[in-house]
Amino acid sequence: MYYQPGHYAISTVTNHDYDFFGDHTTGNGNFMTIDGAGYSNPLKTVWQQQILNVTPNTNYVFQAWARAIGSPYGPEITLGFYANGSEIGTLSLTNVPEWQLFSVIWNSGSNTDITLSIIDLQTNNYTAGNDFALDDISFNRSTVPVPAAIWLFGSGVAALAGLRRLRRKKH
Ligand SMILES: [Ca+2]
Repeated sequence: MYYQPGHYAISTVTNHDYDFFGDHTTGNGNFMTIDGAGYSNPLKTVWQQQILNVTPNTNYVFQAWARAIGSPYGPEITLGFYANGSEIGTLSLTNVPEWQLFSVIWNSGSNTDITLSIIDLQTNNYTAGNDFALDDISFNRSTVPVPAAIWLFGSGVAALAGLRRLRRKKH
């Protein structure tokens, strides 16, 4: 592949001359490598997909694994995660040679069809050393109950137990 800012490849190795690593899934599957665009370029949509028939008013989990290529030489890379053009989270890639997880719970509200995007929020002046990799992008209905609901249920049970103990002590 001819490496050039703003371009990408799908392959089983980084195809880079100083930082080789495998994919996140199994270590030898496919993943996406991106030669990040420089400051003078507009923000680049790195990945985008339309999801049809989303259930309204439902929590979904949008996840992706990303990794800086060429650490520790590269600048910090920040990726923006978008649903229908609105940012719902960011991931800053630290210069460590590890895959990093982005994960956000997003409520579909009144939406039935959505467009998910991952955008390179690069704003520094590097045209080299801003490369990164993406793998295992997923969007699923959340199977985790809303944390606030767990807390309320838990404290309610504790309060009932406390009342019972108090009553026993009176007798
Ligand atoms: Ca993979």
